[in-house]
Amino acid sequence: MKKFLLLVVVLLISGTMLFAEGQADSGEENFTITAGIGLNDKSAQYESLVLFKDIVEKNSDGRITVELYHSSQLGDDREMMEALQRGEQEMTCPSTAPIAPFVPEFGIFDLPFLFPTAEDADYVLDSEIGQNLLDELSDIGIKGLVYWENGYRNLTNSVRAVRTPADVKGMKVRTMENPMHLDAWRAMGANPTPMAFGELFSAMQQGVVDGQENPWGTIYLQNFPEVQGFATDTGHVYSPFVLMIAQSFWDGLPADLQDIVMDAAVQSRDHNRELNRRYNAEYMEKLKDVMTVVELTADQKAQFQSAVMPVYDKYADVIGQDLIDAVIKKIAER
Ligand code: TK8
Repeated sequence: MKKFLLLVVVLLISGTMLFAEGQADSGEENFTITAGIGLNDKSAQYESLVLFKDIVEKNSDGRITVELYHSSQLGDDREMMEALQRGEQEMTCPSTAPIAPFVPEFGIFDLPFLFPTAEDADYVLDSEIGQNLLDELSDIGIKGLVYWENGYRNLTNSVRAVRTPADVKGMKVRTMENPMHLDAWRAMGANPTPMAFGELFSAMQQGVVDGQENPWGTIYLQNFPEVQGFATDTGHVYSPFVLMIAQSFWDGLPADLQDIVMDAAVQSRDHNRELNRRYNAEYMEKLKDVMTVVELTADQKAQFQSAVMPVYDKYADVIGQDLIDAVIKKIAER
């Protein structure tokens, strides 16, 4: 009897050891992604992040948990990028404008009226040109996954209906923290102020700035009509977002989990573009009920285009004339 009990104990111990060893070999380490954005939880950006989270958690069988933070809870675009660089946050999704001070070539997307249509933007962003720019982010400790869409930027203000560049003369316009945006509005005669997105609503509420520029969905869903009475469909810049992950975190993921994260990024990109375009069209119409929305004639829009063209010359060296030419050539290929 004693021999039988001893055999049972030995078998139980060795079975437990084999199971533990098996677990370790299958790489069952768990990971948590903390993802922060600037827009609120009604935005197409946040809805796309929820989809990204669902796909990653499902396909990794829970080995990756994604925690979402919206409305600049973790900081503004620049601060969250710096947190990725320090390894204190895993993901964020800034506009490309705040990236340009880190990687000057990203200023290409701040050139006014660069993309005639959103489809032209998709074609360039998803080409080798866009991928090369994403790859450059690795030099600053960030892995660019894919481009999402912020959209065409339109002017709002609390002073007057704007139909020509002359109408913005002296207007205090908030811009993203990017010198090209400042110079573009100075070229139109405005008095621009760079400011983090999270400070914008209160700055408009207190009259620190008269106006700002963002896509229709952002203008409506961030309640800007509460502090802005006028809008103009300038569409002066097409803003991409970059869905990005800390390079150090990415390098620490097993290859199978890297594939799951990238696949979720691509699926959520396609959803994001479709949803964002639907929102921007839908909310432009809703804004007409609560704001004076000026829809520029072709001639009026041409006046804005010619007013900001000096920006191309001034920043060609910063961005690289070859890159500018390559993008314009790529668009012409379509
Ligand atoms: C949100 C920003 C915002 C951008 C801006 O994080 O700052 O005006 O258009 O969407 O990236």
